[in-house]
Amino acid sequence: MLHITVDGQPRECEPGTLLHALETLGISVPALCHDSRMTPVGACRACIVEVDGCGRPVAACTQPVTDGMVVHTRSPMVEAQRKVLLRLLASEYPAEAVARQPDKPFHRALREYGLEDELRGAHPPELRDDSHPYIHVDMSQCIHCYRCVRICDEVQGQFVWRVWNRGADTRILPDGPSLAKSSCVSCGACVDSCPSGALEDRTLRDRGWPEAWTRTTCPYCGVGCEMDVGTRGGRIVTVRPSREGPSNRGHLCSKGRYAFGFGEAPDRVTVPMLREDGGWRRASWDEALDFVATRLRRLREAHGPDALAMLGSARATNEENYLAQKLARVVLGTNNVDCCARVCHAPSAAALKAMLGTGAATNSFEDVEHARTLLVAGSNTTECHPVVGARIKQAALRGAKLIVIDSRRTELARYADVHLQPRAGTDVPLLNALAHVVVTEGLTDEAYLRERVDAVEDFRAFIRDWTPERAARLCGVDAEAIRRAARLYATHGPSMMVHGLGMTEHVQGTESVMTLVNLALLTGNLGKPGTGVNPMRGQNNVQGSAHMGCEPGHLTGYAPLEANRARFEAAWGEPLPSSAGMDLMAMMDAAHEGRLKALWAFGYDVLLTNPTARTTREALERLDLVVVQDLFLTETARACGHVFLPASTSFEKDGTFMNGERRVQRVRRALAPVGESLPDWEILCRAARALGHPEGFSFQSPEEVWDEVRRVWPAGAGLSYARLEAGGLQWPCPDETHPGTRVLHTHGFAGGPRAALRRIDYTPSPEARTEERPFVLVTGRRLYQFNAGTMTMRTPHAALQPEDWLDMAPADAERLGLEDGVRVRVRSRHGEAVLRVRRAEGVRPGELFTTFHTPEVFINAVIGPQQDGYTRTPEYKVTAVQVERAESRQGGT
Ligand SMILES: Nc1nc2c(c(=O)[nH]1)N[C@H]1C(S)=C(S)[C@@H](COP(=O)(O)OP(=O)(O)OC[C@H]3O[C@@H](n4cnc5c(=O)[nH]c(N)nc54)[C@H](O)[C@@H]3O)O[C@H]1N2
Ligand SMILES: Nc1nc2c(c(=O)[nH]1)N[C@H]1C(S)=C(S)[C@@H](COP(=O)(O)OP(=O)(O)OC[C@H]3O[C@@H](n4cnc5c(=O)[nH]c(N)nc54)[C@H](O)[C@@H]3O)O[C@H]1N2
Ligand SMILES: [Mo]
Repeated sequence: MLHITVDGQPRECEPGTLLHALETLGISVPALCHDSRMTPVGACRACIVEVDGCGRPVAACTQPVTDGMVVHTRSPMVEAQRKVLLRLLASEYPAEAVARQPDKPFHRALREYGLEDELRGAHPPELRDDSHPYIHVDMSQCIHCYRCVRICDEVQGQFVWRVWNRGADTRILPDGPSLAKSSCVSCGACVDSCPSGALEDRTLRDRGWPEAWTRTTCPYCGVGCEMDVGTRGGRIVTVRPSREGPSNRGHLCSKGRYAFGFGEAPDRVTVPMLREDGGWRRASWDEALDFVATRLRRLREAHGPDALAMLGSARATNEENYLAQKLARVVLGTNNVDCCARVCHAPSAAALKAMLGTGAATNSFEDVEHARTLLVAGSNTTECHPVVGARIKQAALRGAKLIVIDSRRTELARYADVHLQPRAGTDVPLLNALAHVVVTEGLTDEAYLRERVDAVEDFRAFIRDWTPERAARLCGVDAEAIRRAARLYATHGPSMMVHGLGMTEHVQGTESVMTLVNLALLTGNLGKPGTGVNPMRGQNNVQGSAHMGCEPGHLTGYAPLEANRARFEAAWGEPLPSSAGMDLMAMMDAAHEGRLKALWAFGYDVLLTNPTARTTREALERLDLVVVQDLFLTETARACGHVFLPASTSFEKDGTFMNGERRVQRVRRALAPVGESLPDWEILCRAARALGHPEGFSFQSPEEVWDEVRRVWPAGAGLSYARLEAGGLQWPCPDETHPGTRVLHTHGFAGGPRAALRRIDYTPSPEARTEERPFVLVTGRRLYQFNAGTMTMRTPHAALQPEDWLDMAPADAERLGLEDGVRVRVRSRHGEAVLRVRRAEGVRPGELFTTFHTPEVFINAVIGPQQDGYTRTPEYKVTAVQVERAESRQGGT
């Protein structure tokens, strides 16, 4: 603690900048160019203060505070200088802006210094740019603080805003003819930082300033950004990043920041509905739930409990997923419960569990800043987890080494020291070759291997044959590049791995992740800050959905079913079903064969997102009962639903999500449920009652559900709502004094003191290219749309990315004579789809890339039935296809 005197008062503060000290003491001085998310520059001089002993006023934002400092924030001299400065800015500032947005920091300063009558600025329309769907630009209100320029550079790393000219002619413009046609990624950071009216959210201009703010967690991806939701008159008017959020630290991506309007979509379903005569008719809640209960009971009596199945929702809360699996197990009487971790990172969980004892990310996003080398494998982090992607980009810009293993040249690949671009589906040979280099060049961490790793000699013998040259032939990469990557990872530690679906959605998905774990073990890059193996989990709560027990073989806490049966039977006071239960893929097979009769799809558009769409559709059509519990009529509901139960969005309910770094964070209600929709936890409790089983489902609030979760999940027992109020916590957190766990496996592993290396041989995908099908189709996602597109497509994001298109290497497009924008038919052995083609430099010749965001294209019609050998995760990343023009050269089809 430092002792200082401020305006005659003795005060105590932490070391840091003087402005920060004043802010924490609650003493305000105007600051125009300052934002704590960026390096202080001391340029605007609005925050000048007098410090005894300094001959001249100093900028508080760059001045370090020292013990004994005597500071005057309001001396006549600084007040006069500030007023001169503000007056100069006021003389060129338009008056109406201030009236419209009184809360902007610059506008507040003008008011405070009584300068509102001196606003003389013109409002020339040529300084406006309304091209962007979310951001209103009016540079007549620019006060040249350069916060937009700096936050875009220093936080997002996008470098969109540029300074042109000098002095009075200075203009700040995007790097394109308009903001919409620039390289902007719509994260809104510039708007969030802008202290004047130059950059503003269009929603705020249209809907007015918020009347209330609610802190909650983003409903999109597994990064788990904390955000403040501004509401007015029952609508969201803006969303701002929370500076306290541990994974986002004052930043958001375009989806969290702007794609909040889906809840207001005109086609949101807000009343229960029943299918009748091929159409839908409105029903009351009692009628709909009664229908569900009667049908389920009848089907169970006729076919047994294992003819029923439940899919949990990676989009809903932990509490709701807990209830879903409990309902399946103790009310329906089946372990047929799964969630979309199955089609996503189940291989990561399985590999990590098998090798290290805990099936979750070993480290935290914070470790990105502690790593000296980052290895990003099969993760398009800047598009799919943009806030972490931006942190990785910033780390690389600051000098951290970056290795990217991706079959495409992603944005991060452009920042990489080494980019290995393997043929899709060849990561096992590639990672084996990296391990070979580490072993044969003596780059292993021998002390770590001695103390903590088994099967070392066996592995050394196995890996000898995996030379870089051998891998190079299989993967289509340069052997020398493999050596460089291995040396960098092994010698320039701490080294941290981040991986995505490029590793998991393959026939060798689990084994690909195991090869990552091998490499981390060999080099001792585990159990320390800045290291680890870290799956970038997909949806906001996919980690939580599986962890709460929405997996046939796991109970709450990822507890293996058989080993924990007795404990849960005691806790729930009910017997658990005796049969093993089916995963999603087995459910689809069983439905197809007529063994499964009913499916409850809770927050999951299984028809659009499962592979082999034709067989999925046939399977679903054969079911006697499909219950869809969602916000919208999904493809599943449209094609095969019998009952629709309208759920509330996560802006309309309380609960918790679990992010990809094991952090449990609060979700808080910012709006009332729309129409007759109900939060999922209420729907599930009511359904249990309708099924004649109220015992164990009489919860009055999500907190009561959570307290039950904490009782059955020892590693989560310390995560009370009271504690989460102050911010999220990472499990393991066994009691209420435990601070939570940032890094796993610091001493020993969850499974014991030692981990073992694994021999992993290469099994090529059966989906090999042939003469007839000369391309490999890789599917994934892009920045502006999210998965099934149900939410993002119902916001102005639809304009930012209206369709799924096919990326093709320019040489291939040239050879096939396909111009950009032409529609092509992509045909596999399993089905076909039609979409537009675009040349993309980042795609390997012979490979293609597209997304699964729209039912118009329905790319999953093309994807085949191959699966990962351990978890049955579909091989979405490799399909052999042919491509042909779908329309004549004259146009038309
Ligand atoms: N904008 C946006 N963000 C999202 C989502 C979204 O739909 N849109 N979805 C969320 C969900 S559910 C998930 S699971 C995550 C997924 O996040 P990611 O895993 O990052 O997403 P993908 O695009 O599926 O695939 C990642 C990368 O794998 C590469 N790849 C494909 N095949 C191979 C291969 O064989 N080897 C290697 N090394 N690389 C390969 C692809 O080129 C791609 O760049 O994103 C989440 N975030
Ligand atoms: N070709 C191809 N297909 C893929 C993939 C791929 O890479 N390629 N990736 C796969 C992956 S990783 C995933 S995770 C899946 C994703 O597949 P899904 O899980 O089906 O996709 P999502 O869009 O995340 O949304 C699920 C549903 O949840 C609803 N929802 C949102 N919030 C709530 C809520 O609070 N309550 C309720 N009840 N419903 C809510 C949404 O409206 C949406 O219909 O797709 C898979 N499919
Ligand atoms: Mo996912």
